[in-house]
Amino acid sequence: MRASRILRLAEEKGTRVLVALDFLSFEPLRLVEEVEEYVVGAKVGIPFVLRWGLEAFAELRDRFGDSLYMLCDFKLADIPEVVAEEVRLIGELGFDGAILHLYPGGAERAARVDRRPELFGLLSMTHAESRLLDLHFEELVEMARAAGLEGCVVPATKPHLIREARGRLPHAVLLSPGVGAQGAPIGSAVAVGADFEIVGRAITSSPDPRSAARAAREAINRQLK
Ligand code: NUP
Repeated sequence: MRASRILRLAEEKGTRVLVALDFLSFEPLRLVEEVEEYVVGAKVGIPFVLRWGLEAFAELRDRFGDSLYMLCDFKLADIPEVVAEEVRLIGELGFDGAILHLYPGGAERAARVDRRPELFGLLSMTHAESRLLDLHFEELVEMARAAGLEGCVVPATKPHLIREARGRLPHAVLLSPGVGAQGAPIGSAVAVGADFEIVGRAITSSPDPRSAARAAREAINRQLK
C-alpha cells in the first residue's frame, strides 16, 4: 500500500524534504514557519517531545497540519499489544505517520490497528555501528512487506541498501535520513531510489534555516529530473 498523503503533498508542493526537528536554532513554531514552503513534512522525535512537550507538537499540528505531513519518530519497539496501543495514540494525537522497529510480532499487530497512522519500518540505521540490523536486512524487508506497511526508513549512508529496498519493495514509500550532518550528500538518496530525504541539522541548526531548506529542496529536485 502506498502512503497517499505524503505523496500528494509532495506533488502539490514540489518538494521531497522532510525536516527532522531534533536540534532547533529557533523555537519550533518559528523554525517551521521559516521552512514550511520548502518541506513536505516535519518529523517529531523523542528529543522534541522531551524538550518542548506534546503541547508544542499540538501547536505545530494545529498551525501546519494542512500543509505538512506530520511524522512521529519514536522508533517504537515493544511487545505487540503495547506497540499497537502506541500506534493508536499517535494517530489520535494527529500524526499522519509513525516510524517503528521491525521487531517480530509488533509490525503485524500495529498494522491491524483501526484508523491508524501510516507506518514506516526501520530497515537499517545510518550509523556505521548499526551492523545487527544489517545482518537481518532481508528478513526485515520481508517483515515490512508481509505486514503491509506503507513504507520503510533506509539510510542514505548505505546507498546499496536503498537500491535493494527499492527493488524488493517497489510500492513502498522509502524515507532516507543520513544526508547533510551525517555525511551523505543531499540528493544522493533519491538518486538511488528513495522517495524522501529526512534532513535535520543541515536545516535546523543553520542560522538561516529557510535558505538551507530551499537549498535542500533544490539539491533533491535536481536528482529527480
Ligand atoms: O537510521 C536512522 N538515522 C537517523 O538519523 C533513522 C532515523 N530515523 N534517523 C533520524 O533522522 C534521526 O533520529 C534524526 O531525527 C534524523 C537525522 O537528522 P540529521 O542527522 O540530518 O540531523
